[in-house]
Formats: sequence, structure tokens, C-alpha cells
Amino acid sequence: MGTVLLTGAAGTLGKMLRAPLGGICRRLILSDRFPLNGPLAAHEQDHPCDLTDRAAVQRLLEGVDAVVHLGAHSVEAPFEQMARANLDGVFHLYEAARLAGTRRVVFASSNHVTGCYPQGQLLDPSDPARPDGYYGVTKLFGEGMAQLYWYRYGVESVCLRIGTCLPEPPDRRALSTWISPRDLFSLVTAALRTPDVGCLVTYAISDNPDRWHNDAGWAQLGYRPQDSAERWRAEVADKVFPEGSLMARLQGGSFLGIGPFDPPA
Ligand code: NAI
Ligand code: 15L
Repeated sequence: MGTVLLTGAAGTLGKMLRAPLGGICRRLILSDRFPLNGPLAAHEQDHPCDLTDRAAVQRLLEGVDAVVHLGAHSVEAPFEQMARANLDGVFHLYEAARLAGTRRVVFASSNHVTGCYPQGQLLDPSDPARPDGYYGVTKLFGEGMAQLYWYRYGVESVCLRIGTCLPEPPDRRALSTWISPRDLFSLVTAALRTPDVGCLVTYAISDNPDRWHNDAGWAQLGYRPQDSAERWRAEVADKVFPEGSLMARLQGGSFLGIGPFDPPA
């Protein structure tokens, strides 16, 4: 791979993916709102950029072959708090990619695009969206931008509806939604490398026996998950949401316990 841009590089997943991504590209541009702390490797470059600044995002994409777009407001919140990064920011990113001739975007979408489906129901990426909050709606918007920029302008995208990416599953819900950092890296690598993906939406989940998301898209990408949440079952089996609550009934879990929100003062 030539030059890869990692947005949201200072965040949880950015920190996880930075080192392994550096091993598969010639140059890795790391970007977040603020400069990164600490030393840079020889192949790394730090390019701070606020995604809400259209001209700055256009400069950021110059010479970039592919993007792993993680930069976003990453949890449920009042709409006004996330609209600029997750709506304007995604628009700026895709428009800059078009102008720069960037070949591909790996877009960090989320399982919260379909978080209002009942727990236990196995979903396919083609099932109608059922976002569980404003956050999920912004991710659905990002997937819409991915479709527009592929079908109209030829910018390819792989939209990864990521589940719960942490070193270990934190609760019983995550026995279904967990993806290990190792599996996420392998899926992101496949999403960058597989030729002719067009615009593909797939769920990013480990090989959990209880998962609620099918493997559509995995064979095309050559993704074979190595990990499973199952080995933590005993530790997390009693970490559950109150019985009967939306959090316990619907796939989005805790996000269904956030909101509705008062209007801004
Ligand atoms: P995070 O909140 O730790 O990191 C997001 C990063 O984006 C932060 O470093 C933040 O400074 C940056 N950012 C926010 N607004 C920005 C702006 N206006 N300009 C530039 N940078 C901005 O989130 P995390 O957990 O690392 O997630 C990364 C991506 O993956 C997000 O898009 C999130 O929605 C998505 N995702 C994450 C999941 C997970 O399990 N961690 C699950 C599903 C999706
Ligand atoms: C997400 O989309 C969030 O960014 C992350 O913080 C987790 O909460 C994850 O979904 C999840 O559903 O567990």
C-alpha cells in the first residue's frame, strides 16, 4: 500500500490500529483534532485536522491513496453535539477524496445503524436500517455518502458496521457484538487490500457463536475471524441490563438508555 490516512488516530481504535497499519503501507498519515503526543516512526506523519474544516480536510487528503476513517463523535449524544463531526465531517472527507483521486475509504460505521432490532435476531447488511439513536443515524448518513461517492464518482468504500471493539467483551451483550482488536485489524487490512470492492457494507464482528450479524461480505474480503467472545462467557454472563428495558431487549444495548435530550440552553 502507498499512503494511508488514519483519521481519529488519537482515539481508542486509532491507537489500536496505528502500529499494525504502519506495517502494511509505505506512509501512514495520522490525523486527529489535536497533534498526537509522543514520537513518530519513520513512516509516520502527524497531520492534525478538524474534520469540520472543509478546506483543511481537502489539504489533508492530498496524495492519499486510501483512508481509514475513524474520526467521529463515537457515542450517543444530543444531535447538535455530533452533527458537525459525523455529518459535515463525512461530507468533507468524501468530497476531499473525490478531488484528491483517493481510491478507497474504509468507513467506521457501527452496529448502532441497526440497534433497534431485537436481541437474538440475525441480521444481514441488506436488512432495512433501524438506528437506535442520533449516533446510528449519522453512521447511516456516512453509508449513504459512501454509496453516492462510489456510484457517481468511483470512490470505493468498505463500510464496517463495527460491534464492540475492546480487548475483552465487557458484558453479556458483547458475547454477541464483540470484535477483538486483532480481528478488526485483519478486517481493516482486507478492506484496504481487496480489489474491486465497489461499495460494500459488512458487519465487523469476531467469530462469536451468539452473534446477531451474519458474515455477508466476509468471503469477498477474505476475512476469517480468529477470536471468539465465548471464552469470557462465565465472567460476563451476569453483566446485564435491567430486565424488560429497551437496553436489554434491543441490540443497541446501553445506547438505548441515553436520551431523549432537552433542547440546548
Ligand atoms: P473515540 O471517540 O475513542 O475516537 C474518535 C476520535 O475522533 C477521537 O480521537 C476524536 O478526537 C476524533 N474526532 C472527533 N471529532 C473530530 C473532529 N471534528 N475532527 C477530527 N477528529 C475528531 O472512538 P473509537 O472508539 O476509537 O471509535 C473510532 C470510530 O469507530 C468512530 O467513528 C466510532 O464511531 C466507530 N466505532 C467504534 C466502535 C468501538 O467499539 N470502539 C464500534 C463501532 C463503531
Ligand atoms: C459504537 O458504535 C461505539 O462507538 C462504541 O463506543 C461501543 O459502544 C460500540 O458501538 C458498541 O455497540 O458496543
